[in-house]
Amino acid sequence: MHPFTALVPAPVRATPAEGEYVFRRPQSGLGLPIPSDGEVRLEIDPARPELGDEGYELTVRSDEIRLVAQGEVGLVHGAATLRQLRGTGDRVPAGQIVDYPRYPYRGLMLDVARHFFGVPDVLRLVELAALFKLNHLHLHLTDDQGWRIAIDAWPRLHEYGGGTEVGDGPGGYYTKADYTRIVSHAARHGITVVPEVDVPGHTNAALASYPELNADGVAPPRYTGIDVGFSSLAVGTSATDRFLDDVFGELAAMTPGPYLHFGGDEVKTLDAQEYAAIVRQAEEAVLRHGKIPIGWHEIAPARPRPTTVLQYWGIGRADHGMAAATARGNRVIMSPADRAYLDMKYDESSPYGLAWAGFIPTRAAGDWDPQTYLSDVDPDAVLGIEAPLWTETVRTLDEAQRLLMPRLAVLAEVGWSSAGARDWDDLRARLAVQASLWTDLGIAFHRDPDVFR
Ligand code: TNX
Repeated sequence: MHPFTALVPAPVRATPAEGEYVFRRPQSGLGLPIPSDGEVRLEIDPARPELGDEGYELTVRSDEIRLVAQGEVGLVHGAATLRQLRGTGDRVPAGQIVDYPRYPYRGLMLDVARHFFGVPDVLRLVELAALFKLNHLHLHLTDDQGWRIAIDAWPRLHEYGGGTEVGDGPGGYYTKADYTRIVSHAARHGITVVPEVDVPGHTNAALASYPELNADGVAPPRYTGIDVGFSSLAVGTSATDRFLDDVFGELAAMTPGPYLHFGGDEVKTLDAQEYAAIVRQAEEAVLRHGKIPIGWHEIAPARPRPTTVLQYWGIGRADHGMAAATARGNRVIMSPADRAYLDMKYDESSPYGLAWAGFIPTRAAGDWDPQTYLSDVDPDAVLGIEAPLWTETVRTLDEAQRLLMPRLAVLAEVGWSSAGARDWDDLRARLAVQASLWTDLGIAFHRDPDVFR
C-alpha cells in the first residue's frame, strides 16, 4: 500500500510524485507536535483560506519537506500526517497532500472520576489523540466516585472527595499545576481541554464532602460502586449557588479553551421543574465566567440558551429532543453510545468494558454518519463528534488503550474525513498498516479479528 493511501484519517487530497525524501536523523517516539530538528520547512501563511483553521499542505520532494498552514494547529496536524507517512522507517514518498477536517470539533473524553488517571497517563493519551488529529480532550473530572480537581474555595472536594474511586483504589486529584501541565501539553498537540464538572447529579463525592450541599443537610458516605442516578445537589439553596459559582469560576480561570461542560445527565431524584431550575443555574454560572456551556442531551427539555452545546449520547437513533433543540439554535456534539462509546466491549470476549449500548466492533465505530445519524437534526447544527471512555471497568493506561485502539482512529476519521469516502475493506487495510507504527510506539491495541486477519 502506498503510504499516501494508508493514512488514518484519510486526507482530502493526496497526489504522489516520483522520488522520496530520506530523513537524516532517526525518530524516536511520536515526534509530535512539530518536528523541530530542522528537517522540515515550516511555514505559517495566513493567506491560504482553503486550508481553514486546521488544514495543512504537505509537500515532499527528494531534497525537502515543506509544511504550510494558516496557523500552528494546521502544522501540528501536518506533523501527524508526516509521522504516519514515515511509519517505522526513515523515508517518505514524494508528493503533495492538501488536507482539512470535515468538522471543527473532534474529541476524546476520558472519565478520570470512576478510576483516576495520573498526569503522565493523560499526557500519553493526548499524544495518541493527536496522532489522529483529534482536537479536543474532554476530562470528566467529577462523579459519584471521586472529585479530581483542586478547588481552592472548597478544599474538601478534592482532599476528601478525591480519595476514592470505583473499587478500593486510592483515587487522586489534579492540583491546579497538574491541570495546567495537561492543558499546555494538549495545546502543543493542537488539542483544547474541555473540563467537565457534572451537576446536579453524579455528585456524591461533593455531597459526601460538604453536608450543606445536600437537600437534607446530611453528608452521605463516599461511594465506590457503579450505580448511576441516585445523587443530586440541593436545588435553590445558597450553598448550591455559591458552589456552582465558585467551582465554575475557578475552572474557567484555569481553562484557556472556550468550553466548559456542566454535565446534566442521569438525574433520577429531581422532578422536571427542579431539574430545569438547577440546569439553568449551572448554565448561567458557566456563562457568567465567560465560557460556552456544554451539557449532555438530557438538558434539552430545560430549554438551554441557543449558544449552549448539547452532547448527544443516545442509542438506536432515538432523538432525545435534539431536532427541537437544533431548530432553536443549539449545536450538537455526536457521541451515539452504540457507535462512539469506547467503554463498550468489542465483543463478548472483551475482558473489560460495558455492554449496555451493545458491542462495538471496530467496523461499527466507523459505520455511521454524524450528519444523518439523527434524521431530523439540522445537519448544519452538528459541531462534530466525540469518543467517550468511561472507566467503571478500566483501571490502567494499558486497558484504556486497548479499548480505544483501533476504534479511536476510526472515530477520528468519522470526524475528519469527508462522508461517503469510507469503505470498510480500505479502512481495514489502512489500520493494519498503521498498527506497525503503534507497536513501534508502544501503543497497546486490540487485535480485532475483523481488522487483523
Ligand atoms: C452513561 S453517558 C453515563 C455515564 C456512564 C456510562 C457508561 C452519560 C452522560 N452517563 O455515567 O459512565 O453511561 O457507559
